[in-house]
Amino acid sequence: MDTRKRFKKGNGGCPSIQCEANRDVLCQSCAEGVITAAHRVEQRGVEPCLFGKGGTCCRNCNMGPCQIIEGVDSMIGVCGADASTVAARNFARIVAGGAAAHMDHGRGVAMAFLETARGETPYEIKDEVKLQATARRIGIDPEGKDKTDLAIEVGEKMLAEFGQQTGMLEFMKRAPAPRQEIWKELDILPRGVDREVVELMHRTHMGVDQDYKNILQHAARTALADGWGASMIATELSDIMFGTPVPVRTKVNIGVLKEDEVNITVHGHEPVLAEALAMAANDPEIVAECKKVGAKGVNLAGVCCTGNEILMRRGLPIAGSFVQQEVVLATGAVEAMVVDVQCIMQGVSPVASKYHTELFTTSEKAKIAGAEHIPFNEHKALDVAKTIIKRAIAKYPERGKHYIPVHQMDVVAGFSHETINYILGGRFRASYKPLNDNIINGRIKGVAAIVGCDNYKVMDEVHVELAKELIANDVLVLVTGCAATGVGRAGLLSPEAMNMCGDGLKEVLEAVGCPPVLHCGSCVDNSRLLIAATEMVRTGGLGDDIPSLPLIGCAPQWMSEKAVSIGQYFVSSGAAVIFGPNFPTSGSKVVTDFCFNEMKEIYGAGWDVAVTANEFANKMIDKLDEKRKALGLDKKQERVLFDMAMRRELGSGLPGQGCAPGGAH
Ligand code: NFS
Repeated sequence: MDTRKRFKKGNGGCPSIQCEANRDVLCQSCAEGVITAAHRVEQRGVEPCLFGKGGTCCRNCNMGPCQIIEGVDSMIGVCGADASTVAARNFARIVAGGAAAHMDHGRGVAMAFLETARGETPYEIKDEVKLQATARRIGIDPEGKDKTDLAIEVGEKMLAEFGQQTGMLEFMKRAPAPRQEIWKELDILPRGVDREVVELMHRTHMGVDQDYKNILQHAARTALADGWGASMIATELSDIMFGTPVPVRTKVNIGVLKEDEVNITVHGHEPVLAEALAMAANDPEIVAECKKVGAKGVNLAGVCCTGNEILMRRGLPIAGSFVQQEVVLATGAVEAMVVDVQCIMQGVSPVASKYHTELFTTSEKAKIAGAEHIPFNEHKALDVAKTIIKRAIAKYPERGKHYIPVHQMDVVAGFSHETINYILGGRFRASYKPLNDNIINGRIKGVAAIVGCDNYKVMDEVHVELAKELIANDVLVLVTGCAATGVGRAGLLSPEAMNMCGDGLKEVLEAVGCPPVLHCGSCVDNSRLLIAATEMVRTGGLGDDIPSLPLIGCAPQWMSEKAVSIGQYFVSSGAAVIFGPNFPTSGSKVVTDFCFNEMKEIYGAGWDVAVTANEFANKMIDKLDEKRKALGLDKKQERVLFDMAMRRELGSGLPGQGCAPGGAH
């Protein structure tokens, strides 16, 4: 019998579109009256605007807004802009928004890195080997330089790339040579990190660039400045400063909150804040404060990509992904949520206000009504972190009616490019050769990246079902961002899930002891996937550029603009990308055709769209087969097609703890 309280408009309760862990929490009396995104989706009850959804609503000037219908003469913009121009402009502005987020993140990391190198922060330069390798990669000779001097030189050079006006970004030189040639020929090598976003906003201003192909070309350049520029700088410098991830065991899902500890959730993206909190959490002064209020300690748990950052580097648990952020607070068991930037729903503020929970904003760039602002500053990182933690500790005795669900799942995470290299090749022969060899001999069909957000628009566990289907077909799956947290909740980031793999993949992974799905980090860490792809090319046997690799990416539940920038830099780097459940230019067939088909001619890879896990799996496996055939590796392999019975059977080994909204569990 369904004992759930029915959702009543405005009253919170159990929304019908919720997953097991979320539903469990929201159905408790402590969550009564809490309104989350799931409730708002139910409440809205209106179809989204088709012009907005398809990218053909133009509001770039005040003659409109103009709603454009492709092919209808009377439905063009007041200025004469047609659907292709408007859809391309809107797409490009999405890329600009997403890239800008990564660029500001990257700049923040570069500045913190430089300050750390100069001894002005409590952080340290942890990975000296990577520091030296990075220095060489960007044209700095590390010979005879001490760690401090070298780090300062690296930091200054990386930071300068943000304001650079001409030339090219150093990390672009890591790409396969034919790829660099293509970018050169197309004249889309980014000249500086920030410049491309500014130019893109200018080009899409009213009355500037009106050729959709030209607009999309610059969108590609901007996305490359994100992937091979800002995001790669953020990942590499974070690794040097905080340590390059190695496999760690930890847990994910709301059940990681603790009854007898002070629960602090850290939500957002920039690792500097989370690292400081992690460093301060075990300080004797903090431990003593905890004792005073009867708590055993501080339980720091991540939400969204901050969670992925501290999970990868410190093995700290993740309490929730994007769609769980409000529900984590609705447990009533969180003493403080500390946020910095990106993917923080304004909805967390009213939810926190119903409990004893303190909500702290820390970045000047992101304040939220109802939250208290405690400015974070790297120079005083530990002091700020301690202030925040002490405030949370003081709230522990006020914890009232609350509920911590049992839902949590073991995961193994921390698969940086370096780790994959080492695990596959071994300490003395670190190499991608075993991966390439196993692709060539057919044990592994290819590599698929499942990246990006979760989204209340998507009603099924697409990430989870898709990952299961791919590994059953011997596809090695790499995950990042909230998709990684989602497949983690379902148990796929644990070596115990090995029995779900096809025989070939199982044989390879058993030999090296990897889980069937590899967690590669946060969304800026998608730059690790560019490096992995490049390394596969360099290792040999799979063609001389990224498009020839049996490799494909997807974002089945994209929500954020960052996902579009990531998708475009994958495509422009030669890796095909499938988005779901919709593509933002669908209002213009011309632009969509260009993205789906003509980009293949230009970059060797294009976009596509899919909705269900089956549709994604079929398209992705077909693409991998196509690549294998082109490489002459098309030995016959049985395709494993999933039906509902198989899904149920697979699900039975692992409790359904996923959290896509409405996931059928
Ligand atoms: Ni990526 Fe991370 Fe999650 Fe999406 Fe947001 S947290 S940077 S954008 S929602 S994966």
